[in-house]
Amino acid sequence: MVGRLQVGEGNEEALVTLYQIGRAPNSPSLTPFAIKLETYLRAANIPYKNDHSGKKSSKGKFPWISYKGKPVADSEFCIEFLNKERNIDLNSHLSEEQKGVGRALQKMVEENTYWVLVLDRWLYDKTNGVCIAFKIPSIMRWLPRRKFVGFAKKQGIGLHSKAEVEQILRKDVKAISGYLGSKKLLFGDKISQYDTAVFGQLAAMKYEPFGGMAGGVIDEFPVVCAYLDRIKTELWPDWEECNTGGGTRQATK
Ligand SMILES: N[C@@H](CCC(=O)N[C@@H](CS)C(=O)NCC(=O)O)C(=O)O
Repeated sequence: MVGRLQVGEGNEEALVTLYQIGRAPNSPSLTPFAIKLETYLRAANIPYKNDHSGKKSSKGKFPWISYKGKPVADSEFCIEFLNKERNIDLNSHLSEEQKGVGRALQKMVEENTYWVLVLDRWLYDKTNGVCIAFKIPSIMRWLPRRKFVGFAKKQGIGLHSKAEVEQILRKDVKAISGYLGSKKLLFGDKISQYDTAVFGQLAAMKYEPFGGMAGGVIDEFPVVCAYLDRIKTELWPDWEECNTGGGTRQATK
């Protein structure tokens, strides 16, 4: 189905450094964009190492990479850069029409669905799961909450009621489910760059649901759950080593 894993192998000069924010309780990252980028690196067989020191990109965000001394910010620009540098095209098997659909699905999950995750974690989850995972003391939690809910309000989705946001998520996941149908991956048996983007966003909701609403909505769609499980099994055989066991231990990878 997909390429072979080759994590951290190869010569040091050719190693990509992936800057992210530490491993998460039940998944490799609390940011879906880092899950996407690490999944892409695996799908493309690119040797890499992680840096969890918390150094932000020039744009103030995570994830980002450094390759042969050159820093690149934004997961998508990282992928475009590596595709060029290493002559990689995970979409080479796609028609122009499929690329159009892939682009639309990717932008839906990254520019729309993602904001449901932000609200789910920073507003709806009364267990404070994301704050606990980030080890933010109780008296400080209002600060990032105000920041991220503020982002969602500026984006627009944060102005809707929780019931409306839940419906937005349900419609997005239904669209992915309908497009997947009986296919293994978005465009058949072979992984594409678009799968890594969709996986990043939806895996963050399914495997790291905290106490919010999003995980339950994903679970309404068995086709999507099976799709996520397939990519996880194939590209993340070390998933358990790349998380902190629900916050009970250090990740070993
Ligand atoms: N378009 C960016 C989005 C990255 C992004 O939004 N990262 C968030 C975490 S999910 C972040 O770093 N936020 C930190 C902050 O805003 O302070 C990408 O694809 O990398």
